[in-house]
Parts: sequence; structure tokens; C-alpha cells
Amino acid sequence: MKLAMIGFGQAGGKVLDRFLEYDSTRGTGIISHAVAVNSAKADLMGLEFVPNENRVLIGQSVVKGHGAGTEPELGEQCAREDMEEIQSAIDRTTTSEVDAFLVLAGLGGGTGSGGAPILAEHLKRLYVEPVYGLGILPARDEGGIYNRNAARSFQQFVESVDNLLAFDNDAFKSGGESLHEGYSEINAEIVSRFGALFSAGEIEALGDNVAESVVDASEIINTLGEQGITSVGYASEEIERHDRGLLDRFRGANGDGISESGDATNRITSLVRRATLGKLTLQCEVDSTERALLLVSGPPEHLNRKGIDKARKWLEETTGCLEVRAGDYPLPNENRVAAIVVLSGVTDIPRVKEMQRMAIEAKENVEELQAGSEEDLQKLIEYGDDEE
Ligand SMILES: Nc1nc2c(ncn2[C@@H]2O[C@H](COP(=O)(O)OP(=O)(O)OP(=O)(O)O)[C@@H](O)[C@H]2O)c(=O)[nH]1
Ligand SMILES: [Mg+2]
Repeated sequence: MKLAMIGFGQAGGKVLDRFLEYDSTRGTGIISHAVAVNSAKADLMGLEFVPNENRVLIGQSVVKGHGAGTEPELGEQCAREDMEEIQSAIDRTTTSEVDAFLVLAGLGGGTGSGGAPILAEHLKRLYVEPVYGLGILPARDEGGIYNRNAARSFQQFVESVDNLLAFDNDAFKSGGESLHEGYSEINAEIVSRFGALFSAGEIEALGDNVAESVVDASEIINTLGEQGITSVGYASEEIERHDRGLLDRFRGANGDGISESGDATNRITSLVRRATLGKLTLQCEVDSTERALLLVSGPPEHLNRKGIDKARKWLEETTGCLEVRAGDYPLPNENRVAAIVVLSGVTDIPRVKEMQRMAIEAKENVEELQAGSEEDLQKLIEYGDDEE
């Protein structure tokens, strides 16, 4: 499917940059337009793939190009003030066809956290196409302020988009190294999961290889629906590529094509299990899913109807939802078979509850500190009085 992507704040811009790289190296054609919005000039300048004219600096009169310093209220103010500028950068896209908008942001800081939900709301009022968010949650150890910002922004973002695709940094940070060093890997993970989903809906790129059971943009849109939160599972397996001609001749002579197709079926069902029960972009109770979509990609000879049907039935049972769509996406030059499982409308999300708890604790800490310093001040005054 074709998306107009808007990266908001530093994380949003960086992930957008990686999406553009993915799209251009693979020729998938999923990004019809890319705009980066930030209140920090240096962050915008650091981008590689977003065209210069599509980088919008907002809130100059408020923060003078230095960013919102982890304050979402400032981020929101910057967004409101320069909404027209953002709008006109996005408007230049209307010539090309767009299936949906995607607003990307890290929710722990100020600019993206405060601004992204405001922009999403604005786009929803203006366009008939669906507006999705890609919201990145901070790691737990980023602390109270980031988690508080994210808890608030998450809520606001969910309410302002048609669906919020969630990604939790905490689940993907690699142990040991600092999160900062880990971002390039995390960003690659974000782009490979969501990129695979969106490119599956972009069937024009397949040319003559269109399979019988491809998933088109409208099926992705129907799965995401008009409200809720989505988490995505992914698993892949490398396959051995043989010299096809030789193998076919050999197989013809021995007639053992059957076991090959059995292997493909088993591989598909086991990949779908691993994708669903393994690490999700946001950990959630799988049986709280409302709608699901399952996609299997890879060389056409490794994709089969039976495997996908079996996997779909398993996913129906496991999620307990009746609306499970399934399809395949042939990639003749790949050496992997991959399964993507989209769990849409999930409601039971422990991480979100925890973030809200951390937000309350952070608020109480601030109040305690304030109360403490008032007490100290009072003591100081009383002490001063005693002295007289
Ligand atoms: N996955 C990922 N997350 C990031 C990256 N950079 C920052 N983050 C996350 O995004 C959150 C917000 O950080 P930024 O995007 O830098 O914040 P901002 O929106 O620019 O806001 P201000 O800098 O406060 O104006 C952080 O708490 C991190 O959790 C990145 O490159 N990748
Ligand atoms: Mg910033």
C-alpha cells in the first residue's frame, strides 16, 4: 500500500529515514511522500533520505530551533503554531495516490510526544484516507519523565488515529550496550516488520508474480479498522536455494515432490506460531485481539495454500477472533521465508498499565519533592525567626 509518512520529532524522523532507505533499496514503492517535522534544527539536518524541501522546522518562535526538551506541552504548542507549514509540505503529495497516512513518533520526548497526536487529529479532519500512527514507547530504564510523557501521549495518540501501531523500545533493546547504540538495530527491526506489512499490500511491484492469495491494501485497512492498538509479530527462516533446474529433474525422476510440499506446510505453520507467541512489537495478551492478518512471504515454491490455511486456523483458535485474514507475498529472489502476524484491536497490554503506574509514581515523586522543599523553606523561615 502507498503511504504518506510523516516523521515527528527525532525518533520519528530517524525511523522515516530508514523507511525511505528500505523502500529505495527494495523498490517496494510504499512511500509516496515523506515529510519530517521537528522543533530541533540539528535533528532535521542530520537526516539522510528525506528531501530537503520536506523537512519542516516548527516552533521557532517558541524554542528557537533547539527542540522541546522532553516537554510535550511545548511540542504541542510548536505543532499548533506551525500546522499550516506542516500542512503545505504534506499537500504537495496530493498529486500522487495515497492509501493512508502514517505519523511516526517516539512518545517519550517532547516534540513527537506532544505534536504527533495533534497532527494526526488535523489530518483526520482533512482527509478521507485513514490516518495511522506508529508510536514508539520508551524503554523502562529511561525513567519516570519519559514514561509519563509516553503514557499521556499514547492515550492521546490512540484517540486521534484510526489505529496506533505500537512498538516498545524496551522489548527490543539489546542487553549491555546503551540504548543509544542500540537504536540502529531497533530501527532496522521496526522497518523490517512494518515495511514487510506495507509492502505486502503493494502488489504492483510484483509484476507478473501476483499470487492467487495476495493481500491488498484494502485488506490491511480492514484489519486495522477505525480504532485501536496494533501489535505485530514476526519470524523468518533461511532456506537453502538449490539449482532449480537440476532439482526439478532429480525430483521428477524420484517423484518425491510431496515431502517438499509437506516441509513447506510445516515451515509455514511453525513460523506463524513463532511470530505470534514470540516477541511482539508490543507485548499483549494474544487472546485480546479483535482482528488479525497473517502474511507469509518468500520464494513462491516455498509458499503453499495448505500451510497458510492451517496457520490461519491455528491463529483463529489462538486469538479467539473470527476475523482473521491471510495471504502470501511471493519474493522470488529472497532466501528466507517470513511470517508476519498483525494483531489489531488488542486491549490487554500490561506495558501500558505499567507506563501509567510509572507516570503516577513520577507525579507523586515530584509532589513529594515540592512538598519537601516547601517544608524546608518553612523550616528555614522559622529558623530565621528563632534567630531574631
Ligand atoms: N526506536 C527508536 N527510538 C528512539 C530513537 N531516538 C529516540 N527514541 C525514543 O523516542 C523518545 C523520544 O525521543 P526523541 O524522538 O529524541 O524526542 P523528540 O520528539 O525529538 O522531543 P524533544 O527532543 O524532547 O523535543 C525517547 O525517549 C526514546 O525512547 C530512535 O532512533 N529509535
Ligand atoms: Mg529532539
